[in-house]
Amino acid sequence: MTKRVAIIGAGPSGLAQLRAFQSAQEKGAEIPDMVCFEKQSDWGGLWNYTWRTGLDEHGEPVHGSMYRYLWSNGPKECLEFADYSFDEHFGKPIASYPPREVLWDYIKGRVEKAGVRDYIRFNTPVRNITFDDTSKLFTVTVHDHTTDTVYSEEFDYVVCASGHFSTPRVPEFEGFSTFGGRILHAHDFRDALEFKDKDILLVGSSYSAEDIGSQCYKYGARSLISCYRTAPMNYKWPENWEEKPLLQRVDTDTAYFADGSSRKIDAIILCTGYLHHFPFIDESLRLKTDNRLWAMDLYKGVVWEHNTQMFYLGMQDQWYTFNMFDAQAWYVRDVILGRIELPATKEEMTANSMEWRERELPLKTAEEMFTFQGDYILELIEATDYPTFDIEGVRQTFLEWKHHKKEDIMTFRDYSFRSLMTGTMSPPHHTPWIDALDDSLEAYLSDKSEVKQAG
Ligand code: FAD
Ligand code: NA7
Repeated sequence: MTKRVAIIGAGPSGLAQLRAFQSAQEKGAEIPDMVCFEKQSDWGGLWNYTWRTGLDEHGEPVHGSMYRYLWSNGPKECLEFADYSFDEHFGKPIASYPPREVLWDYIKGRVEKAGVRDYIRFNTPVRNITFDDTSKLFTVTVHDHTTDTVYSEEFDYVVCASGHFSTPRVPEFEGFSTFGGRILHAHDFRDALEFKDKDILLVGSSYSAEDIGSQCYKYGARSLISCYRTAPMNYKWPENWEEKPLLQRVDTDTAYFADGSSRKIDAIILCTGYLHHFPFIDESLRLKTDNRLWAMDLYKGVVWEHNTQMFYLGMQDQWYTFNMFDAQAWYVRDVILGRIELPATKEEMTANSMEWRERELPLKTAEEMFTFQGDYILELIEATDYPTFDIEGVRQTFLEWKHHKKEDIMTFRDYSFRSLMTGTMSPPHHTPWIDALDDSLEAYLSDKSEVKQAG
């Protein structure tokens, strides 16, 4: 009997899994039956933008956390697929920090070429996954919203690729219930124009705070304060952006901070991160972790040590993204195909994971962290036929990117890098990021500057 694999989610990770199997098939391997369940009506995961917040048209929690005008927060050269370059997709070199729609187009290009769309059942959230110790099969129960039916099927393997930046972590601060303005989490942020001419408070000091704040600045917020719990971001902020220690309380229109200062504000955006949330997975199979570089219970970052027929993709905090998901998906594929033999006991797998965890714990600087993740990816790639690529080159690119951000957080996206896959140098974009208000694919790929020429 042909084995069956269920893949949960058709975002970059789930699509990497489909492509990994298709690539083996292309080379003559027999592959298992695959079914990819996707709760949204289209593929691309977070890159598939939705204006919706809260619940979707079927009453499901909205997956999307991306917003209008989102541009890649790192150079595209660090996330390029090793088997499908930007040059191949766009037919010409493009600049290094594409907006969301351009990256979505790129992600789709590879899987359209691979012809894997028919494996996906859209509008179909997974409701429940259990495992039977006797039959050694999973029962996956799903809700098909197209026909409004709930059904179950059995699988030999499950690959969970449902992402972990969709269920917001929402702390409460004193006075929130009587604050007079809007309070929202980054997950529900969509359009920076909503905050034009407003005084904004951002809680948090990581990517969302930095980027949502930058969006609000770019689209005309009057002032910004970001506040941190552990450490400030410490960039050179524009004159109307201040960084403060953590918020203590608010009253109807004023925020009070740990240094004793206070400021009038119109709205609060909680950039406080996300929860790994898998309500559809049976307790015995359910990953529990914070957003960190090494999650425990996952051998090689992907194999569920308590049941090696279960896998997770993309569950780590992410410096590397698309090509890390690829490395993981190729590895999982080869475990399922029997090309990679796992250690005989759970203890051996856990001991290996502990080594990575011990290496992860003392990491402090960004450089140490992306070096760690690069080493991890290299280890996976060496075990499969995923095309190897210049991890050291990616590390250098990340280093330069960090340096550019330190120099000026509002101009780092104006730099260009050389592809580590094709060697092509990216051209500079036609418009500096701060002036580029149109984030459409057409505007990005055109040669037309948005900066009005004098005279
Ligand atoms: P996702 O993209 O989240 O996809 C998961 C898929 O699973 C979704 O399609 C979802 O609908 C589906 N799903 C979830 N639950 C179920 C269920 N129960 N049943 C069926 N289907 C389900 N990365 C970068 O490289 N560059 C960036 O600039 C960048 N910016 C980001 C900005 C924001 C605001 C966020 C939140 C993330 C950003 N990321 C960025 C990181 C992002 O996590 C990855 O790029 C990538 O989208 C992760 O892919 P994934 O497939 O693991 O998860
Ligand atoms: P992250 O990177 O997980 O960061 C979460 C931030 O929220 C971090 O600064 C935390 O501070 C802060 N946080 C969490 N809980 C609290 C409370 N209770 N009070 C104050 N501050 C808090 O999430 P992001 O959304 O920024 O980024 C996620 C992805 O989106 C990322 O991969 C990007 O590509 C886009 P801490 O440092 O823990 O004190």
